[in-house]
Amino acid sequence: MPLLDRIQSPDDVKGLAAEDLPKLAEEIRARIIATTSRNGGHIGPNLGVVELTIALHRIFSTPTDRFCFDVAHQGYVHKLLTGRNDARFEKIRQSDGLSGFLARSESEHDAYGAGHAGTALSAALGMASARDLRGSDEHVVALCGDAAFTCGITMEALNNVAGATKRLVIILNDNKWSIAKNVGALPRYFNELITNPVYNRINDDFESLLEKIPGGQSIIKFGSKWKRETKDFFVSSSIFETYGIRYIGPIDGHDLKQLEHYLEFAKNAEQPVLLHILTEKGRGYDVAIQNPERFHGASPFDVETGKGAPAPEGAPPKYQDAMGQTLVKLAREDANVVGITAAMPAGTGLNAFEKALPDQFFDVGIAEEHAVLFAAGMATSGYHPVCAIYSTFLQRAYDQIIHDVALQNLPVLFCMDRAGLSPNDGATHHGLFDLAYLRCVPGVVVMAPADEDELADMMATGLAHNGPAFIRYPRGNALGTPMKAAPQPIKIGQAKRLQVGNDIDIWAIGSMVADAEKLAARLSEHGIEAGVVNARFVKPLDVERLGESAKSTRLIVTMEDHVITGGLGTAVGEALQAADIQCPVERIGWPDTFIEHGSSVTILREENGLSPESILDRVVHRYERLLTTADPR
Ligand SMILES: Cc1ncc(C[n+]2csc(CCOP(=O)(O)OP(=O)(O)O)c2C)c(N)n1
Repeated sequence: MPLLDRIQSPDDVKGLAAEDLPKLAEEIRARIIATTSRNGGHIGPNLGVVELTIALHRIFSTPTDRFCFDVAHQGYVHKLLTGRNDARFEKIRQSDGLSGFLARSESEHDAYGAGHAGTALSAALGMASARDLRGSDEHVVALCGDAAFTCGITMEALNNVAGATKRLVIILNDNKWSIAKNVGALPRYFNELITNPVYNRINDDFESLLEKIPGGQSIIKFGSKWKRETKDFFVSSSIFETYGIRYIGPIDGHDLKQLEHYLEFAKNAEQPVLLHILTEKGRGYDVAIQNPERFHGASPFDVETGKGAPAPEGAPPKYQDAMGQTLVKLAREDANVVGITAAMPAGTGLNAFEKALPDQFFDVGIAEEHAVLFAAGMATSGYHPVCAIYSTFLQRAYDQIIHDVALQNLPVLFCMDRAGLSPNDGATHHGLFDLAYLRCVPGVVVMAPADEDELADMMATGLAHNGPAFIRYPRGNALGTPMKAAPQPIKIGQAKRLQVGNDIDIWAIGSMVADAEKLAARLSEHGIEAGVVNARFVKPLDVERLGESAKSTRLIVTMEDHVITGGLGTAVGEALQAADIQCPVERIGWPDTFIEHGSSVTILREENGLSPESILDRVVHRYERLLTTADPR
């Protein structure tokens, strides 16, 4: 029987003999490779933390002790060791399978849910402070990747640690990679810690090191007393000492014995300790080691070759690529256009831009707030920055959007990819709130294209506009609409009528425009004539055309790939009310709840009443109900 199949809980991990652990690690790796090859997922980060997670579960005891994993994309090993090595793991990231991240709702061993970067240290510090206040005794561990330290929040928490608690274990899981290569001064500093011989002494065997110092034996034995005098054996000083945190490192993240030693030590320390642990992204799977960026989060692939399914011949471009290529075109014409990413060059399509125009490209790390402020600063100096940030991650930078860009009326164009669902990732990654959180900001332009050609036109529109502008577009392939050689600006606030119908007018935006056209065709089979309007802008909304719609039809249907509260439907309702126009509005959008992960957008739409059939039913019923009421029109 495989060792892994004997692990029902962390107690079983503790029960294994040390010599069995490499075999367990090997089985875990095989399981992760096999599963992610079918389902896709965060293979590289997980293969890197196999030994580290085993060691964590041998030294600490969840759920009493509490682990906070940053982003929590590297939590697969933890799942396997905490009673989730079952059919749900087989279907990780799929409908009825486990989440690809940690979630409090999924297991009592998941002390904290995540999906966005940089949250682990703050959350762990909150837990440690709560423990101290309550007077309980559990241990708290924050596991942060090296790129998590490019996040502002991690640095804010770091500043707060020593003042808040004496007992916190911080793991710096250093694999040198964000999704792309990590950027900035801190990663360089971490590298300095590894390569500088002064710091490097820790690489000597831990026990023999302690044996050489007075009291070292008792430290090993009881692991209880952190002796100040031992400090200099580990490092002469590090930036972490300035923060009141004891730094120990670098530690080999694949040496179980060493890991257990240091974790035990940190567990018993009476001062916050940071363990600098070196891991290899993709460890144990050569293809992933060779391609750390692609195998950070991979689509399904062939285990032998590492290759994914080829894109079907003539497949439309991905929206992200249409964006990247258009930006290259527009920035070649205007050297003041710069592209900014917060650690997502490939995901946003800016990698094409980086390649073509490296001087106009900036990767600021996982630092969305900073990215937006940085853009604002450049915009005050004659540049027109394009911030390419996923819709969900831009939530981070809300104050910067209001206080730094909108209030100061600066020309920054935001290209928000992944607006709509990220089906396999789930609630932390769906971009369902942007229309709502932007629509209330004074003076901004908010638009969504129906296809890739309109995306390019909207980019030209945003760059021609001397103020803040936002474009949202979905994950995945565009429609295959031919793209004009030169994108043309659109009149701001002008909707586009696609077809006329006297009974119902469907106002749709973004990816829902294509659905609206199909809905209109189905409605006509029911004898209902529906017009279709591509709203294009939720702000400013085309109020004039909306008024005409309301006066000439019985029902307005709004369709948006966005949460139902606060988006296009709400904007339409508010505009009609403000103009004193009575017209029923049927709003189609995602319900007011967090949408979990699932195998596909189609399945999640079905589960949430948004399949084409459900929408047709709703609209037909609403229309028929209206016909039976005394509506004079
Ligand atoms: C706020 C936010 N921005 C961007 C991302 C996308 N993202 C997911 S993991 C990751 C890199 C994390 O690198 P690191 O912390 O070093 O962990 P590793 O993957 O190397 O284990 C990024 C940029 C995110 N999850 N959250």
